[in-house]
Amino acid sequence: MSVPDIANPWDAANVRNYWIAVSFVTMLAGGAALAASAEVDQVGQRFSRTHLSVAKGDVVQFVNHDDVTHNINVIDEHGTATDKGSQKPGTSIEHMFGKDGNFTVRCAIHPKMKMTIAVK
Ligand SMILES: [Cu+2]
Repeated sequence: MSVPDIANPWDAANVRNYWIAVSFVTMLAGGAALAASAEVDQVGQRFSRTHLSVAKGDVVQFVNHDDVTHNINVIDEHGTATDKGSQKPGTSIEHMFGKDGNFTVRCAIHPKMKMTIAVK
């Protein structure tokens, strides 16, 4: 009985395709960075501003200038949090505010890091 020839996902061609896909996504993220409507810096385990007003659909870029990891959560008026994940030193993350309302941005690692963003 012959065994069907199933492609090995770890063969060289598939690994190469994986890295091409990762590179492409990284390029898209880099392109999105240019479209950010506002930038908030993380310096000394503080946000560079305590409040920001943006328009619905705007992208806010958060830049970690610290030498520690942050973990931003965007919390809406109902207390629903969007966890942006672990953010290493020297990296940026972006969040698109697609709904209007008042949002709180906090760091899950550093409780003192807190700011508000009004989306209109
Ligand atoms: Cu933090």
